[in-house]
Amino acid sequence: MQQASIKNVAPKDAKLAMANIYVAFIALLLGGLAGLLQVLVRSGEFTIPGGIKIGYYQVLTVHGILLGLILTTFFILGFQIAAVSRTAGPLTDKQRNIGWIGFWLMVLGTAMASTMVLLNKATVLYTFYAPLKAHWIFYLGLTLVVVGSWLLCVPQFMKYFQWKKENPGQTSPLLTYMAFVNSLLWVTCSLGVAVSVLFQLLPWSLGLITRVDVLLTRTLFWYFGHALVYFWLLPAYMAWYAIVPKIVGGKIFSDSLARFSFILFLLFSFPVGIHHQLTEPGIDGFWKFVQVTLTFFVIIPSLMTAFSMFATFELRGRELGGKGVLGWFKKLPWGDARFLLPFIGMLAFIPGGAGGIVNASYQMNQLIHNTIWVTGHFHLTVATTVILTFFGVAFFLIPHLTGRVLTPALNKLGIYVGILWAIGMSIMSLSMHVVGLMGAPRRSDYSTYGGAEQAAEWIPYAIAQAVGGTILFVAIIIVTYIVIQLAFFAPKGHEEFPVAEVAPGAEKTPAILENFKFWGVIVAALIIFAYTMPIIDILRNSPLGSTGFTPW
Ligand code: HEM
Ligand SMILES: [Cu+2]
Repeated sequence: MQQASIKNVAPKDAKLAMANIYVAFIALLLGGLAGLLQVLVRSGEFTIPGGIKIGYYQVLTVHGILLGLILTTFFILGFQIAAVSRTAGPLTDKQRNIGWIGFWLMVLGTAMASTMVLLNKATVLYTFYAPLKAHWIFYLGLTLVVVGSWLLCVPQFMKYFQWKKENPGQTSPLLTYMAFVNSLLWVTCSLGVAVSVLFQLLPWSLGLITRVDVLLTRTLFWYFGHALVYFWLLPAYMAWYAIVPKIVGGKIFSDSLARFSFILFLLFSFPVGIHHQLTEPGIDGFWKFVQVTLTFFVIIPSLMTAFSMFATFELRGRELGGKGVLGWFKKLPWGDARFLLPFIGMLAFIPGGAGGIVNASYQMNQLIHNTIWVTGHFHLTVATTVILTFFGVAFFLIPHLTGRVLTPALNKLGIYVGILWAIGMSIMSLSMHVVGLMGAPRRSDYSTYGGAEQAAEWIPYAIAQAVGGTILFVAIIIVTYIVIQLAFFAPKGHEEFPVAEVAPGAEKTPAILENFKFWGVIVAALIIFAYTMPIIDILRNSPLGSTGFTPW
């Protein structure tokens, strides 16, 4: 009985999850529109019909915030709430109510921050670090988003501990465990941004203090910012490890390996933020080196994941009669959008990961730093790997939550989305990478550089980006259509929330993987080790209260 009832997300939890997912897809549409405007503005002069000149930075701020922060956070928390309810059982009323308070705080915060951005009073990009300064309502809004997101993590923590208590000695459900780790990661990293906003940016913008320590705000931002990218990535990994195997009809290759890779991501997400600050004076070269070294440890869980995924696919393909070195490959369910989109995402992660190695390398970083190569990189990683996996998840999750089904016609549209995204992003991202190597800066509208010779060289690549970006926007329109159908119009019925089982014969999961006191101590030790000296240096050499940032 108990087991059978857990096959679905409980209806009340489904409402909470869906509320988050609605906001995510509204953000996708509006943020995608901003992306389209950017690539168009960049390729030449462009004005909104009605004659209002679009400010490049304002649109870029809208785009970065809506897609990088709002879409991701809402989707991830909605997905995780659903995954926990599906695998550990319905939330209690208390847990769910905490989640709802979190959701509304996030909505309120989003509304406050977006209003200020739209009024052009917060054109500070999604990284919002000083010396760019926004209206205090913007910072307060962001704070509410962060606090709200914590309240959506709380029910996940509570449910995990409740399950452990009710099932002593047993291994927790894999998806619940993964949601727990990712929530832990999120709370730990967003503390950095909370400190920066509450003690520096907010008082500064309220006029309570006259100056901030720019380097400190940047360091706190990147302590958060690198873990942020793992917070985006891990839910995609949840789908890869625990859901996609079921969709292809296979099993989870190894439960322990999946959990261990999540733990490694947790450990190596924090002591590495300075790899975003390699060109910044005021941080000692030694600590840059230490953090670069720690960054590369991420290669271990990444290769573990790639190995595990392809083991699952090959085992399944052979089970279906695939012969020879690659015969199994043909047997995979290519016509299933729930598989194809995450799979394209995995493929994009190969060049994405390779580019990441370039970015994080102390020397090679000099070549691409602050060029649009970086933008090309994260459109492969977050805007393809992660987003396509989220689309694949949405195709079953939304109908599962709304009591409808993914029809063959909608599935087919989903396939088109995958193909369009692959084509559009290849064009856009490749031209960003190439022109980045030629030195074109990121975050710049070089169509306004006037007669600068270099800018003229970059324009053809900007036009290619506009072509790719337009294709991507078409894909976003189709996704929006699919989401509306799945939420409101598709035939009523039961759509499965697929959760894979562990392959028979896999080793029993070691209990140490659930000992969060132990891992917590290691995480804290790594953070203290990597950041104590750099922060002391920053405070000593550019004391709080000075503007600090003297680019000597
Ligand atoms: C229609 C699809 C998209 C187009 C055409 C597009 C285009 C662009 C362009 C032109 C830039 C600015 C480059 C620069 O000046 O530095 C940019 C930045 C960015 N994009 Fe996208 N993008 C799209 C989808 C996405 C998605 C789905 C995400 C995230 C999930 C995303 C996240 C970002 C972020 C975080 C930035 C950085 C903003 C900044 O540097 O402040 N984009 N995008
Ligand atoms: Cu990073």
